[in-house]
Amino acid sequence: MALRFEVLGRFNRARAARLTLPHFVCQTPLFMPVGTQGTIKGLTTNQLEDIGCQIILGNTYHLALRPTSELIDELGGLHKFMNWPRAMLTDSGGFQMVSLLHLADITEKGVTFQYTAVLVLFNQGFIFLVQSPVDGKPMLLTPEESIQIQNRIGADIIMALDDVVKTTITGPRIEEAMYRTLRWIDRCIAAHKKPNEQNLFGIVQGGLDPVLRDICVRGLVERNLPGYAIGGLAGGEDKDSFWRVVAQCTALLPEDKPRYVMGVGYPLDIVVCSALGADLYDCVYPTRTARFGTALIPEGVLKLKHKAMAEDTRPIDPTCSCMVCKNYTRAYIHCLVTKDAMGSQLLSYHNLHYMLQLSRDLHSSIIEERFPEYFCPWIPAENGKCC
Ligand code: PRF
Ligand code: ZN
Repeated sequence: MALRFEVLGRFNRARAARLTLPHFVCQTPLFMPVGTQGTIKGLTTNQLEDIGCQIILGNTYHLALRPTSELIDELGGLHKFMNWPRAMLTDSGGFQMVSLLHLADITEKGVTFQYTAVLVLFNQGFIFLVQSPVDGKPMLLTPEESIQIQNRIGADIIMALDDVVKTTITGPRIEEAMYRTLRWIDRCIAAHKKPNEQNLFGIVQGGLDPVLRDICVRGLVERNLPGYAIGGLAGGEDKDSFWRVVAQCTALLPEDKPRYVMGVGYPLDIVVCSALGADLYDCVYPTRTARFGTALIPEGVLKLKHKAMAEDTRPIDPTCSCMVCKNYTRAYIHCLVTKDAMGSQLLSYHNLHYMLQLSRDLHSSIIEERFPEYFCPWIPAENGKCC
């Protein structure tokens, strides 16, 4: 195992921990910004360090296509290639293939992809564009290949290839995907060549079915992996079902290993999942919403495109200590947004700072034994008084 996980404080199921990885010592609960092509869109790695980012996420699928994992390996690994000295996690690629390439197909061998037809608006009408992988050949991502690519990229945490299905579908496909994910974990473990340098995390699948989730958690825990992820969520199910699955999985997962809820999320979800005993999160939301002109603030969101911002000389969030809020007005960002890349860069910087400050606040409120006071104001009043 190439990690150490030490719980430093608790409140009921919530924990604050120190996660020691080969490239960095992280404090949890922790949000991991997503960098698809070896960059967090719009931010330099120095800026990421300035806002206290401890670990970033990269995507195997995108990096395997360009610049290719062979080249990254040859040039000394992704840390060196992108000039990021701190911790890194790579996702296995299957989920990205299925969610981005609409005709990807999953078989026992792996995730296959022939071509994708995309309907696009062109000259007042729709046309079909056929998207193919870079070299035009059909692509097959097997568990072995995903691990080999991730071994070359060199992240501190690598993810098993899983069979992901939307939680909003029902029927035997959910069960098939869960059992396939369990079969694939053994192929991933066997293919993993760097267990002393990189930590392979298993992913719990099973949709919203508590029996399937139970089988999957127990199966993965038997393999004694360095950490576990809860997958298949944040795909359109209601919050109640989503939180119920997280609560069930965290109750069954070992206390002394990190727990990562994939694709989450919104600030409220991170707070609730942390209360339920989860530690790590990732989501494109803060940077994607920034590119649409939206800032995250303690009251919710602030839409910088709105005409009410045009003459507003306040910072995005007067209580925020980030470089953007110290230096720029809402009026200035309103003027830039949609017109210049700097608009979305400033908003991405603020939004990621917000998510990382949220992570630090969760950690310190647990350590300083004031988690209930921190947690309760997050719970919407319509759910009744929290405590
Ligand atoms: N599996 C993988 N990556 C993911 C997810 C998953 O279930 C999610 C949740 N839908 C986000 N990213 N491998
Ligand atoms: Zn700010």
